[in-house]
Amino acid sequence: MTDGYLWFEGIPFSVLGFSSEVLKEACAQFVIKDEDTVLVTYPKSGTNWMIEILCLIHSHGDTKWIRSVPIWERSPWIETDVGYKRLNEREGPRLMSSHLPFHLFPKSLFTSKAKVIYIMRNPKDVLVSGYYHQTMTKLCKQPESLEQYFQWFMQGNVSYGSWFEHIRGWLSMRDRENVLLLSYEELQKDPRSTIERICQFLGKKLSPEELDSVLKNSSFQVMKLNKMSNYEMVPETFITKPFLITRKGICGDWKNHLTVAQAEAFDKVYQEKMLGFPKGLFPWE
Ligand code: PPS
Repeated sequence: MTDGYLWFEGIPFSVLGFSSEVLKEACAQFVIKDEDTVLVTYPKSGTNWMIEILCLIHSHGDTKWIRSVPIWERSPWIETDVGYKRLNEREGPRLMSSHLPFHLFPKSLFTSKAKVIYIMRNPKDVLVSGYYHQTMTKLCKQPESLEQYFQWFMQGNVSYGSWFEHIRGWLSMRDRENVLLLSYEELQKDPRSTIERICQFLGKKLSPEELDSVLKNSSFQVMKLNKMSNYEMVPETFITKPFLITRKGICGDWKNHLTVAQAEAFDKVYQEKMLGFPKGLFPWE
């Protein structure tokens, strides 16, 4: 452990809930099966929102599952001690989540037909969301200020490493037919059409009433009240109360937080690191 993190292959992870042994085994040996659905995101990009949507699609809009089982049990995290164990015990088509960068991901994914959904989000909003998360979490070191967190984020000195490297790595998979690339912004702008696209990708046919239920029950307001999904049940060992994963749930909150100088510094690095991607790929540009 260095600097409040558990370092694995050059990437910082939280010290609570992670171990080098599991990370090593998960990355090298975990077997992803053709029937699995894998949700991949950089932290704070809308992972839990998408898990809620996927669970509701799976149950055709029925809310029993999302109201009775904690969200991290419904879609365990491949790389955490608990999640890895759960997934190995689980039979049949599995739903799983991961924030792992591309180069550390279990290699079995690349030869499987598993459906992969990658969600991206405006990195400035990811930064602000990550700042609030990190000030309340006991999982890793706490920033003294937003400016300090800004510096850590730009250097990739935050959990799961650099946003820029994460997106570059995963976007190399975007043309595969078993990969669906979505953004937090399009989900916000047109949730119905985006959910329809997800259903089509997963080969799920939902009636208009079932789709209405998916939309309603995955909405920010409803999810915020669901204690199985809002992280209200996370023990105080991990988090400073009152913490909810459903913090603000909007696009562009960075404008309320970053100074002009910070935004300009961000844009300069962004332009250097994101060179070469086609125009129109990122809804926040
Ligand atoms: S984590 O900790 O990395 O798993 O966080 P993650 O779930 O990826 O991202 C958390 C942000 O997603 C927002 N969120 C939502 N937005 C809209 N609608 C719904 N239903 C929803 N659920 C979660 C959440 O509020 C976090 O963003 P911020 O900007 O902090 O509000």
